[in-house]
Amino acid sequence: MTHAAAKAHIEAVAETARTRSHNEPEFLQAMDEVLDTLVPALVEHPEFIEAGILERLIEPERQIIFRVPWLDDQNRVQVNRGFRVQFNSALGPFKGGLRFHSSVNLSVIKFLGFEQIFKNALTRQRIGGGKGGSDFDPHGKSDAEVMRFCQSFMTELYRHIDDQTDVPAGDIGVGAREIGYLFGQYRRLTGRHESGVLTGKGKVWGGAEVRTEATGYGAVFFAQEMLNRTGEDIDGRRAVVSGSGNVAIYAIEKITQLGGVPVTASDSSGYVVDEQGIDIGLLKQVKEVERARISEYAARKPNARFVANGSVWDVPAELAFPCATQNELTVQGARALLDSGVRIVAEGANMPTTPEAVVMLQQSGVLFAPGKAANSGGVATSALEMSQNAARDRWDFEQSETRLRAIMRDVHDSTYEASERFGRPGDYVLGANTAGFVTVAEAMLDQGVI
Ligand code: NDP
Ligand code: 2IT
Repeated sequence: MTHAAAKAHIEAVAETARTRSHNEPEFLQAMDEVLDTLVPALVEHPEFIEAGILERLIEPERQIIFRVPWLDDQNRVQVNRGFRVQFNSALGPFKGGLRFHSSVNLSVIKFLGFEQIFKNALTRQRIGGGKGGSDFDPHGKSDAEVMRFCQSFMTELYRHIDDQTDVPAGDIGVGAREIGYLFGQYRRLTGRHESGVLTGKGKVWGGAEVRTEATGYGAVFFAQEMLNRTGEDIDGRRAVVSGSGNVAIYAIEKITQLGGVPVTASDSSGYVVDEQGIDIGLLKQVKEVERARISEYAARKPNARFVANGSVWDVPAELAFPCATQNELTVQGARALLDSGVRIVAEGANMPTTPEAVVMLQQSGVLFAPGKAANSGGVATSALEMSQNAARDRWDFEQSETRLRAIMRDVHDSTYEASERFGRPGDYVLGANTAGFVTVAEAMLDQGVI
């Protein structure tokens, strides 16, 4: 297999997808980001081409779209659209989160499901890739409305999932509260207390220690591994973090624990800067307990300031953790980060950096960690939750964090090794894509044309 033939094959596959999925820009972006890096892996494995691996990989095994009717607090009928894309189960049951956000559509869910295939493979936890969600917007909804929505959503979803088939979890807009309501309805509909059907559960009824912290902690552990490899450290360095949800909060907590100084947090209304380092207790109070806007942090912290709308990447720092949403770090943001001397960008969110910005950062010598690798600690810990549920076991916090730490080291090392093996040492994008791809492709090859 020559380089040119592999490239031509990839181009043909991509062209088919562009025609078939022309109205799915986020999915095509995620697909192109992976396909663009697979030439060396295909040169080494021509058997993947003969087996039609790429053609099958980019087509979900199953896509479910459903109506979600519910009554709001005024007793008015509301209707949202629900999704579950079961993308690839070669390595294990479909696994991936549910996103509730007004921007959710099939393209967004397919991009997330596609990324999840490779991410999950990197964790070596034997889980397939899937994603779901709804265009329901939880902002400003009462607890009762969120509960009724979740019950209606699960009334359709339950027939497509179980602990051996497809195991959803949280993502944007879906946290412990929503997982609780979803699980309650699943249990009522099936009559089974099947712990392993969802992850991110409350700790007294089957949730794993460290699952709440895992994605943010894991992204910081991954950054630490990258820095350690070049003899550097997080200690004493300033960090900018975007977002103020589950991933951002625990990234900020771990950066602080490791001696770094996280100076920002944001939400869709703007960002806060706290030169003393974000006060994690106050951040949790504002965002987790009160579900308030991030400006409330600055209102209560004397020296912090709130910047409405602006770009968090304008704040100078050596470490950057985009932890909010897709395409939030553009060329403009990357340029600002480079001007301030950024050393590392580690993606806590999924696909937060635009393709052009990724190239710019990499070409400038920044250590760049793609979400597939850097944020894989969340789903990896979900897999640990599934193991504990299956064994009716419960690990303590320390044991769970030690496992997470080891998994992130392993994801880092296998990603780095793949970047070396396929010719661009230190290109973690190439490394994560090829390492994940080869694992899934080998499983698909073994299992025949299905
Ligand atoms: P949360 O809902 O807890 O928090 C999301 C945060 O991002 C909020 O601060 C939110 O602000 C902000 N945000 C969301 N959408 C936008 C937008 N369009 N523009 C600006 N800000 C936005 O979600 P998570 O922290 O769980 O998820 C964050 C990212 O991490 C997502 O990309 C997710 O896919 C990814 N991820 C999550 C994992 C997990 O375990 N939870 C695992 C791996 C990846 P606002 O409230 O104003 O909307
Ligand atoms: O994007 C992700 O990896 C998640 N939202 C977590 C998925 C999971 O199943 O824990």
